[in-house]
Amino acid sequence: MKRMLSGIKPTGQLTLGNYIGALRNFVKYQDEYEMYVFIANLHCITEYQEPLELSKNLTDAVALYLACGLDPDISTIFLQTDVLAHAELGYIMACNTYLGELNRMTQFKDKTLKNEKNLTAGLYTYPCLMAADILLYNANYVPVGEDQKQHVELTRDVATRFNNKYGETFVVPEPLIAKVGARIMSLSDPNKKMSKSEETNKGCIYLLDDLNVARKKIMGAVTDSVGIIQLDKQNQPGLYNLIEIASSLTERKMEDIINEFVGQGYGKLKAYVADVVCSELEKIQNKYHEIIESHMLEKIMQDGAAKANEIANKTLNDVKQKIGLEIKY
Ligand code: ATP
Ligand code: LTN
Repeated sequence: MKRMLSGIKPTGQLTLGNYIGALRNFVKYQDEYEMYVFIANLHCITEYQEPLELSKNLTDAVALYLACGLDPDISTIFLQTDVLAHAELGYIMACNTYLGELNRMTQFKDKTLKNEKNLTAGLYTYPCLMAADILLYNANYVPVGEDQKQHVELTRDVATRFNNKYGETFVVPEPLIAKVGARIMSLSDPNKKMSKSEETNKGCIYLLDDLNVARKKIMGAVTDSVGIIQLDKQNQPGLYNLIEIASSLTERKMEDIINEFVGQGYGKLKAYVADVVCSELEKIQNKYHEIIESHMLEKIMQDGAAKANEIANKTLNDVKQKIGLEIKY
């Protein structure tokens, strides 16, 4: 069985973008692949997080993983810091990544261009830690949203270079990016990615949003003045985004949704999208509350960490031996 691994960094509440672009796909693939899904808490602290809030977001993220349908009996779910090998291999990967490669990472470049102050060294080297996350488990596939493709490609480059230098060690992973829903856009600015770190919350739907709030955000989504329901991503990005959201959640073709609403006002289409989103959120939220009340998280995370440590430590020991880091007695 091929292996798949992915993670989410809960620097805030998980969003509809995380769900459609990543989480939902983990659930879809878990029967077909050996699935490892982790909470990337080390990645969260590349920028300051209020400690109590961070801790709450981590708990919520695990509960949401389960609420969205990840099954701990068939998938391995764990917390990054429960497996020390991530930090150690992360450092080794940083020693095998060139500055030029990190300078090319668009996520880092964007932040530098925006003149954001006090960017940390951790943020800069974060793709090295992400490479370690993936390579420790010899994952064949990494299901992610579009914005993470470049980081998985860097992982491939670093893995290939390491294999050439030290002998076959890592499986070279492939990113797995869905055709529909890999980049859900902000409802208030359809030219920007829907992001949990957005300044205002209007453009972002959180999985734990009150249903009325979520509905209002969709009904108030920025569209355009063209006034025709059609698929024109260039000129009607807001409308396109709404249709893409509904299409991913219902698995209906985008064209079929257009055909249903063609000739009608945007309000009708928005109401349909709101219905689809709210019914999905309601299901997730009901399960989330059940899970939080059941106090089952600790045991699941302990079991996940034990399984993850076994595989990760094996890879790390192999790497350390190949590099010559160990003293032979
Ligand atoms: P932020 O939302 O703060 O920008 P992020 O998306 O970069 O954070 P994560 O929350 O770790 O970081 O993302 C987890 C997964 O969700 C990744 O695979 C990412 O590609 C995917 N994802 C995030 N936002 C979207 C989006 N708007 N559309 C599709 N996929 C997304
Ligand atoms: N960088 C990712 C989260 C992440 C990840 C990973 C995803 C950290 N390590 C390994 C896939 C595989 C992000 O989405 N911000």
